[in-house]
Amino acid sequence: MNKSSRLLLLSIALGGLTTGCTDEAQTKAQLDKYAATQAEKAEPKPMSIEEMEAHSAGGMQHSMPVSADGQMQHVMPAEPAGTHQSGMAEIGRRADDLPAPLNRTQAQRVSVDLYTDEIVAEIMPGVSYEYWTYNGKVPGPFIRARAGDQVEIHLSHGKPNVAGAAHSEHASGQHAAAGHSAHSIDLHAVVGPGGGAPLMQVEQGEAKSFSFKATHPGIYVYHCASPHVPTHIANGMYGMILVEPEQGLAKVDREFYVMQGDFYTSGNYGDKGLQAFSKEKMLAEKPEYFLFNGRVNSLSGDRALKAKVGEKIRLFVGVGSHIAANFHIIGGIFDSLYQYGAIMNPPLKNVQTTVIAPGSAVMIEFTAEVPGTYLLVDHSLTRAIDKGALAELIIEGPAQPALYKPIGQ
Ligand SMILES: [Cu+2]
Repeated sequence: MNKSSRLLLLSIALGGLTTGCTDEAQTKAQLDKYAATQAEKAEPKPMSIEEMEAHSAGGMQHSMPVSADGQMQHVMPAEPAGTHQSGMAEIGRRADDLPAPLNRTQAQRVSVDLYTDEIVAEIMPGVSYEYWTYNGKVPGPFIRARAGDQVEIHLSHGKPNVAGAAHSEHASGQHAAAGHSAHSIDLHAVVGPGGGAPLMQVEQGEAKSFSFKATHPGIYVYHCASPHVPTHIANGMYGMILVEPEQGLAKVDREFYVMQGDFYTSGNYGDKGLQAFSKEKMLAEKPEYFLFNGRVNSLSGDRALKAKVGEKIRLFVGVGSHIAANFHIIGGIFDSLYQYGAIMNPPLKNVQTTVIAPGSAVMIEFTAEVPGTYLLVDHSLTRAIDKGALAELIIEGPAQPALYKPIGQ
């Protein structure tokens, strides 16, 4: 990153004034643009960590043990019924919306209920888009299993048991015309043909299941694999599955789930109104949006990642769709980076930026040291500044002048 970009981004992070930039007019215009975006959000004051935890405790728990045989962990993707300020559905999954670390020494059956749904939601204020989803959010639910587990995936086409849902009113012909007569799932954690996809093509009104043994610990991507596959993925049909090693992962204080996706709208970035999917732009590999968790500012403000000074943080970061990410935290260093989802290998130490291939994921660990706001970005920085690939990590706690302080001011 050159010096003026770094200053710009730091200025944005701090919400302060720019100083010392070589091209002040351009910098100011970019800041104005960012400020306008922030103002448009019109979101309430960010929640404190305590408020956030109270909020999360209100029904976002995914995993619940099923007592029938004492052996089964049922992953119940009960989605919070949140809506965006527009009244449209909230499409973005929160970064803290993932199951807690597993705490068991035996293999189990793990049952995962998924449904597919097409939802019109805001990609940014005033701009809407028809997403195709697993369980109504982008990315889909974070699935958590342990090496040796027998994982059962149950996938239904359309939201089950919801009378009058818009999805159910579509005739199958409409589905076919729209290009989603079938949906499916290919999990990269599966060893077997198509990652399960040949067994899991579900058409309207259908539900199918399959089972696989989680044999290889790692952090993996899953996605839809129904024709036209790239279209299904570009519209938001992806998520991640973690296969923990038998001995579990090291204890941390916070875990977060982040996926970058590229989106292809008929209009330019920011053009208002309902945007159609542009297959042409996808084939040309020219997205209008690069987004963390489904929409612009999905992980900012009251939805920012939050931690306290001294806490250990673990990030699972993946790329669902078609363009590799250059993941970086401005002002942060990855103490440990597990590239390619290879969590069994020794990590790389002290890494600034990592490339994440499409259909791949990484695990990153670091300790929160200096309080403040940090930006998660794609370091191909037009994607961050101009196309949406920005998220916030807010570290709360006492100043750490031994590590970071102004001088001569
Ligand atoms: Cu699909």
